[in-house]
Amino acid sequence: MSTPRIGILMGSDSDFDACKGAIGMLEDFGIPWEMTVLSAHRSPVEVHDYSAKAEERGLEIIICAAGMAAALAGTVAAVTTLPVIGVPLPGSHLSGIDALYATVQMPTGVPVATMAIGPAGAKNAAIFAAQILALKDPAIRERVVGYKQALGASVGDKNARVQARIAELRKGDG
Ligand code: RP5
Repeated sequence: MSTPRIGILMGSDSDFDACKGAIGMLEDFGIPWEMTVLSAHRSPVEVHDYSAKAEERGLEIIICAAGMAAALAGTVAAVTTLPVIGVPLPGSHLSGIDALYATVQMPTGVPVATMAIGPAGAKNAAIFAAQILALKDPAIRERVVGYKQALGASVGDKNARVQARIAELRKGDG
């Protein structure tokens, strides 16, 4: 197995379903990854240890997904100089707004690249990580370009479906 280049951290196993889309994206881009449950509040010593050793283990980017008072991304970013991508997760009474604010409102000097709340954010975190690696990795760049092209083509399909539905409506009116 290749050395992971991306580390995905989640605050809890209950975050897995929201995060699993990131795994699929990284697999599609051919980027080796690892996923670990660590909690800024419940296992702070382990979070520090992971963050301090991440670079020497070969990780290049760390994705941190957490819900509620989500301190995970900020805590990791406080320790490592690797880029940290934060994914706020829903699931609380505040539907992820709490995690969004906790993740995005970092003080000067400790940036966290914060994605959208939930599964879309988790997928985007993987794509964003791939785009960073693509700067220096032509094979990943090629796959990211292909992904973006397919995304553009999919809009044509969506439009065709809508046009077909409009045509159906018009038929019904006639
Ligand atoms: C956060 O608290 C986790 O990231 C999770 O989103 C939330 C709830 O965790 P569990 O109580 O389900 O373990 O730290």
